[in-house]
Amino acid sequence: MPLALVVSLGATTFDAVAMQDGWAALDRVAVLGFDGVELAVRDPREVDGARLRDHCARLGLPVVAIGTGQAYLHEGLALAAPEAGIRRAASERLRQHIGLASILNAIPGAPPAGVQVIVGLIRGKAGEARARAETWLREGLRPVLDAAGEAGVGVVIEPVNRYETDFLNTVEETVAVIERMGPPHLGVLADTFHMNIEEASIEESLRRAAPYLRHVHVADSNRRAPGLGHLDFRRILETLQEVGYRGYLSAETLPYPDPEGAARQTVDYLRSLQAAISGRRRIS
Ligand code: LER
Ligand code: MN
Repeated sequence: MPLALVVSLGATTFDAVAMQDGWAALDRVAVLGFDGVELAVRDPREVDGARLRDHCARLGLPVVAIGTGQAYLHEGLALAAPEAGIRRAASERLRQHIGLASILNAIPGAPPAGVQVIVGLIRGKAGEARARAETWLREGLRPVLDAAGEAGVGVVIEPVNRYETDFLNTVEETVAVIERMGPPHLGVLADTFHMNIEEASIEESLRRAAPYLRHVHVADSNRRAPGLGHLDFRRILETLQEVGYRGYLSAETLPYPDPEGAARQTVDYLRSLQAAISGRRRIS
């Protein structure tokens, strides 16, 4: 499975992003040996998509996904907000993200289902009214999915742990929404950090998500780079292989001990696990 690193194009208060110096980070991500990059983008209208596409193509670094959570964290945009104006603005912003994704989708090496636009924190919170929140989520996502279909890119909903939202914490809840809305342009993003908190079994939940699994975030139990906590990444990688996952493993980790150290640890550790797994396969 190819590896990507999450990079923020602008400064952010979100802490689990190893590098946040934008364009400068892209060159380092390529040099460190990642196969792709995931970009966290608050407002795509502030990004020169064509220039970014050409720059990444020159580096041989496909953009595999676009994170949108900064629109929630810094501006309060949310698909399930009680205020209709905020819901509309969140949906409109996600369409801007789809527009950027469709430009970046032209970089060679894009994922099989196209660049994935992530619905993480931008879904908002449900509060007392879970059913109403889902109705609003579906209303806001409908035009986003139409645009994604036309552009040949995807949208993924990410189950996020209970300390960050009360709405769609588990794979099961998220898959249920996707099945009610109907794929094909809507899938699941599985994040090992959130799964460690919410899922009874990470492996079983990956199997449950498999038909809809379009993107994976990797971070260890403490949100440091893989190998620096107590998650069993060997089993996680084996399970992903078994279920036929063909997308990227995108590292969304704390910059611990520092940005380069986190990135290096991710590449070294995951590549050595992958080599060990394929070595064992060849022998048996
Ligand atoms: C984002 O991918 C994430 O994992 C959340 O914690 C915040 O959106
Ligand atoms: Mn994540």
